[in-house]
Order: sequence, then structure tokens, then C-alpha cells
Amino acid sequence: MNATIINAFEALRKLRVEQGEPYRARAYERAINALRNHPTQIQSAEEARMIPGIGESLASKIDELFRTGSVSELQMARPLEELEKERVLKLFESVEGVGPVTANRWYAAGYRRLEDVPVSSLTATQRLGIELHSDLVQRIPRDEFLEDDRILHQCLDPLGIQFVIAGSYRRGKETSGDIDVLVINRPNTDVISTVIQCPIFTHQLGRREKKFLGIGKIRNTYRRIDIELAEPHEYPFAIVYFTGPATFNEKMRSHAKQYSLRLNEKGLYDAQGNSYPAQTEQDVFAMLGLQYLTPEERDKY
Ligand code: DCP
Ligand code: MG
Ligand code: MN
Repeated sequence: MNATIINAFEALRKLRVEQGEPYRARAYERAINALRNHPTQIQSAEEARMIPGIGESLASKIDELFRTGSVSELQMARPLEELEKERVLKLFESVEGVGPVTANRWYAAGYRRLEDVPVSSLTATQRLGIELHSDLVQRIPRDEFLEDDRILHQCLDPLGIQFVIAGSYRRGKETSGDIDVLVINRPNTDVISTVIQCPIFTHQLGRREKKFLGIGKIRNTYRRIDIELAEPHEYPFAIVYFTGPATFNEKMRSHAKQYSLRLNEKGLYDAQGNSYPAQTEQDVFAMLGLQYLTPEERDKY
């Protein structure tokens, strides 16, 4: 909780020590303790100002952090090569199929640009990730999803295949990182193979029995598309899971655990493995003793 603010304050505390300002360092230390004990996620600098131990000057740092995503004083105090390394790692990790481990390995090998990485060392996904990089790093505007939805309906309605676009789009976000499609399984049909016949799909990156990771082209731009396949009885659990966000799912799961229940994208189970069926998303919340939250409300948790 409030880890972003605590990390920034910890860095500012160290900076004050280096600057020979022990009293100011102490002020950060007190604020960090207050933040650690604060029971909720702080949403604004105004809210932070109300917390005893956070004065005007510290609240203004939180304000800057919320507005710009960083504290300029901290950025300026850092050695240049450290900033450069962070920039390069961020670039590498923005490539599909590249995580922190590969990014660090590439940095250690002396690569600084995507062109520096030998093509022969890339996986098929990474190769495509670099080839389509300029498209894939773009956020997807909300109105484009209307088009995805229309095309998928055109394709799948005649076949009786039901789907919902989930993820950040369903949570009402103005832009999304990818397109998350939850599809309901049908007996005697290879549903995923059928779905990816739709003309928006261009590339497959990975596939499992009930999951597809790929790329599609909409309005002349390549986009990441994820498909999850759920059995009809799993749907309420699958839609809660795939709507997210991930932090909300973790909270739901740990909440279930308190009652010795196990929640996942397929169902809710007790310690003996008995499952608790649900008809709707509302049922899933109700069975956990939680008030229903609309998808838009789930980012706060
Ligand atoms: N999910 C999860 N845990 C993960 C990854 C995903 O619970 N480690 C769930 C919650 C996410 C959903 O799957 O909301 C879709 O995953 P995405 O990574 O596509 O995340 P979002 O759609 O929420 O955001 P973005 O706009 O970045 O795609
Ligand atoms: Mg998504
Ligand atoms: Mn996704």
C-alpha cells in the first residue's frame, strides 16, 4: 500500500542525509512510518496532507509524484548513467517477450538500441516484437475497441460463439495496453481456432488449450490480443478474473483465503475441493461476503 510514495520518500530521505540535512531526513522518516501505518491507498496530495506527519512541503512532493509520475529533485540527483540504464532497460522490456532478465542480459552485453541485439539471438516472439515495436507500444484508444467488438461480433455471432472484451477496456479505461477477449467454450468445437479465423488476427505468439496470445491488425495498426477460453459454468469467475485489475484479483483471492476458500478464474472451492457455483459476477462477490463493485470501481482496490 502506498509503495510508490514510500519509495520516493525513502530516496528523498537518503538524499537529505547526503545533503547534511538530518532534521529534514527525520521528517521523511516520520512520514514513511505514518504512510506504512496508513490503512488505505492515498488517491491525492490533499488526502496526504490530512495525515499527521505529512506537512506542506512533503505533500507537495506527493502532488508532483501524482501529476508527473516522478519527483524532479530525485531525477536530477541521480547519476546520469543510472538514468540511461533505466531508459535502456525500459526500452528493452517494452518488446513483447522480453522481461527484466533478458533486458538486463542485453544491457550487460553492451546493447543500447534494439538494432544492437543480434537477430539470431531472438525468439520468434521477440523478433516480431521488434519488427512491430512502434505499433505495439502505442496505447489502444477506447473507441477502437468498438470496432474490434463489431468485427468479432460479425465473425462469431453467426457461429453462436459468445465473447466479452474484458481487461482494462471493460474497466472503462480511456486507453488500453492490449485487447483481452474472454470467449465461452462450446462442445465439439475448436473455439480458439475458430475465433482466430476472424480477419483481425495476424500472428500467433503462444497458445495453450484455453489461452491464445497473439497479434491483430485493426485500422492499420498491429495490436496485442489475448484470448481466454472459459467453460459456461466458469464464466462468472473468468470474467471477474479477466476484468482485473491484477491487484484486485490478488485482493479477492486473499480475501477468499481468510474463509479457507480458494478462488481462481475457474471457480470458488472449499478446503475439500467442493465448488460453489455462480450464475453471475454479482454471485461471486456475494459468496465472498463482498459488496458488488462495477468493473470501473475495481481499480481502487
Ligand atoms: N491478470 C491477473 N494477473 C496477471 C495478469 C493478468 O489477474 N498477472 C488479469 C487481470 C487483468 C487481466 O488479466 O486485468 C488482463 O491482463 P492485462 O495484462 O491485459 O491487463 P489489463 O487489461 O488490466 O491492462 P492493460 O491495459 O495494460 O492491458
Ligand atoms: Mg489488457
Ligand atoms: Mn492482456
